[in-house]
Amino acid sequence: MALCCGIENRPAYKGSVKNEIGKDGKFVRQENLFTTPFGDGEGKLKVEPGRYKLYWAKSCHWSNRASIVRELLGLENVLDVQIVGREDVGGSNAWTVTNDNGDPDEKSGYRYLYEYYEAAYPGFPGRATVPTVVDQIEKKAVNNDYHKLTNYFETAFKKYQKKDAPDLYPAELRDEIDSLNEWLFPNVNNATYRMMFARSLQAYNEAYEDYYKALDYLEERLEKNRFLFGDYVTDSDVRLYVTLVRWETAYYRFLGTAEKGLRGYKNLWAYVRDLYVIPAFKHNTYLSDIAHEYGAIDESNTNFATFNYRFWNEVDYEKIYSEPQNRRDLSKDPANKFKINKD
Ligand SMILES: N[C@@H](CCC(=O)N[C@@H](CS)C(=O)NCC(=O)O)C(=O)O
Repeated sequence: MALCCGIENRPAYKGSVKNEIGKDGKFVRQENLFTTPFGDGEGKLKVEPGRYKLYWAKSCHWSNRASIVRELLGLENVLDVQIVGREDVGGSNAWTVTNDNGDPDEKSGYRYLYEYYEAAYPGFPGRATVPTVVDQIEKKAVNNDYHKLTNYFETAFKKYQKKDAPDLYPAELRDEIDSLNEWLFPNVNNATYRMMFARSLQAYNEAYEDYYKALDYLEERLEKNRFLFGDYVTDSDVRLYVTLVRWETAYYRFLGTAEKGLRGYKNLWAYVRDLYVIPAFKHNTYLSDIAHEYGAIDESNTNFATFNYRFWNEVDYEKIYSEPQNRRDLSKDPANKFKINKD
């Protein structure tokens, strides 16, 4: 896996997660820089077909949620998309936005994502991260608020959604979805990073406690519910899925001894597979690339290399994650995983 948030030395003009490690060894994530909402009215980003582009990375679950929701809602014709690359710039990794031939983006002329940040915020001190939505006319970053991005796709982009798009954010469930999402962030999504980036055992242990306690709760919740809110997939399911699907393909390599892995949770494991087989999830989940470990080891000097380093391209992840499960029996509407948006 291309390390999505590596701790490394960077040129002064770019930030590093190193700056996000507190004295107590805890990882404290930087604030999102671009949080202007999408919508109509003053001070909002007006939705216009073809104007914006979403940049995301295969390895990164914050951005993967946005790419999945974009496809689920059929926003392909309104919102462009590109998977970023990774390149060394003066000893530091940066996301690239070059095209398939390695040439700069045709509309902006940029090679790197941070150029869109610089255009919007000259001398910005942080990390240029995915997801980022850029304005292709103004050639600058306009939104990297991964907390809300999928909600904008579900609401402000509504009139551009495909016919019969799923309602991932039903009005009657919004408050509950919002509060579950707020809970998922520290306890599941960011708990993995809090474990992976912790630089004190105490900070690691705190994140570990939060993560496993949360998984126990979710395992129980999914005992009787096909999805987190019952019979239909919602925004919260996308958020839980993107973390779970990376756990045993990538994250486990940076974690210590664990009580159990994903497959030790009967319900969570079947739930992930129930979601994976939905085309918009599958198309946007590059399991083998997520497992791919970049970088070389000196094989003449050591026999030790991680499992992923040795076997990432031999394991048939797609087959494993497509194994049948019987979650449909939990639903009153087993043939449908989505509530369809009729307005
Ligand atoms: N925007 C958020 C979260 C998004 C995020 O961390 N994305 C990672 C990938 S998972 C990234 O783009 N990292 C780039 C870097 O550290 O250079 C943040 O700034 O913490």
